Amino acid sequence: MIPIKPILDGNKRAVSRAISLIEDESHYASSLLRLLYPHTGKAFVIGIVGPPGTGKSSIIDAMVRCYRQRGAHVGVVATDPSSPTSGGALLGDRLRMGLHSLDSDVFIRSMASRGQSGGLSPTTRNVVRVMDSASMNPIIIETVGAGQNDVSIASVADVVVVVLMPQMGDEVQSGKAGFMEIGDIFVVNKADLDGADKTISDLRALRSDVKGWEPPILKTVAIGGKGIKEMLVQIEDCRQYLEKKGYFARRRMAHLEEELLGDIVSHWTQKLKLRAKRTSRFRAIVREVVSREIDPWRASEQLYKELDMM
Ligand SMILES: Nc1nc2c(ncn2[C@@H]2O[C@H](COP(=O)(O)OP(=O)(O)O)[C@@H](O)[C@H]2O)c(=O)[nH]1
Ligand SMILES: [Mg+2]
Repeated sequence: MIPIKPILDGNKRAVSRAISLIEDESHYASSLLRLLYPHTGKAFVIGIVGPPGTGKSSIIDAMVRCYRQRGAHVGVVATDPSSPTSGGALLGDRLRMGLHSLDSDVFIRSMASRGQSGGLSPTTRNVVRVMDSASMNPIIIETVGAGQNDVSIASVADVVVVVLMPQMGDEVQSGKAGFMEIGDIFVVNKADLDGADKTISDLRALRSDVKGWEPPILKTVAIGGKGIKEMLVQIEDCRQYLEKKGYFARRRMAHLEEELLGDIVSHWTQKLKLRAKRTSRFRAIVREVVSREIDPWRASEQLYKELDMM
C-alpha cells in the first residue's frame, strides 16, 4: 500500500512517484486514486492549447512566474513535451533553464501526447488529480490539439486558453482545427511579429460567444512576458463569470459524466469482444463472410442481435 500522506503534504518525490504509477497503469494506481479522490476538486485547472510553436510553453513559463509572485503552488502538465520540427523547445528544458527548477513550489510533469489530433492521454485527468490532492493550485495543462479523437482539453480544464500566432496556416484561421469551439480566451502570441492584427480580425470573425461570454482576444509577447498579467486577469474574469452563472459546476459535472461514460463504454467493449469471440457462431459467421455467403454488414447485424439476447 502506498502511503498518501506525503502526497497530500505536497512532497514532490511522492507526487512524482504517484504520477509514474498512473502512467505505467500499475495496479497500485487505481487503489491510490481511490484514496486521493476525496482530496481533489480544489484546484483551478487551466488548459493552454494551440498548434506547435505558437509559444504555449513560453506563456506558461511567464504565467508560472506571475503565480509564484502571488505565492501559489503551481502544477504544470505538458503533453507536448517535444516539437523539434516546429521549433518548440521542451517545456521541461525551457522551465529548467529558468528559476523554476530551484523553486520547490512549482511542479512540472511532461507526458507523451496521444493520437494524431494531439489530444490528451486518458491518464491526464488522473495526473491532474494527484497534483490537486497535493494542493497545487492552479494546475496548468499544455497540449497541441483540440483532441477530436482523444480526450479533449475542454473536458479536463475549467477554462481553456487557445494560443495562436501571426501568419498561421489557413486551416487554423478558418477554424477547421477545432480550436474555435473550445476557447474561452484567445491569445495571439508573438505580437512582436507582423500580422498580429490580421490574425485578431480573422479570429473576431470566427469567434462565437457561448452562453453570453464573448471570448476576449488578447495579444502577448511571451518572451519578456508582455500581456501575460492581462491574460491572467481575463482568465480570472472568465472563471468568475462561469461561477456566477453556475456554468463552472455544470462544466465539471459534464466532464465527470463524459469520463464515466467513457469508462463504461470501454468496459463493455472489452466484455463484448470476449463474449463475441467465445460464441461458436462467431467463427462460423466469419467463415461465411470469407466465402461470400453473407456480407459483413448482415453478419454483424446478426451477431449483434444474438449477443444482445445473451
Ligand atoms: N518572436 C517571438 N518568439 C516567441 C514568442 N514566444 C515564444 N517564442 C519563440 O517561439 C518558439 C516556440 O515557443 P514554445 O514556447 O516552445 O512554443 P510551443 O510549441 O507552443 O510550446 C521558441 O523559439 C520561442 O522562443 C514571442 O512572443 N515572440
Ligand atoms: Mg511547448
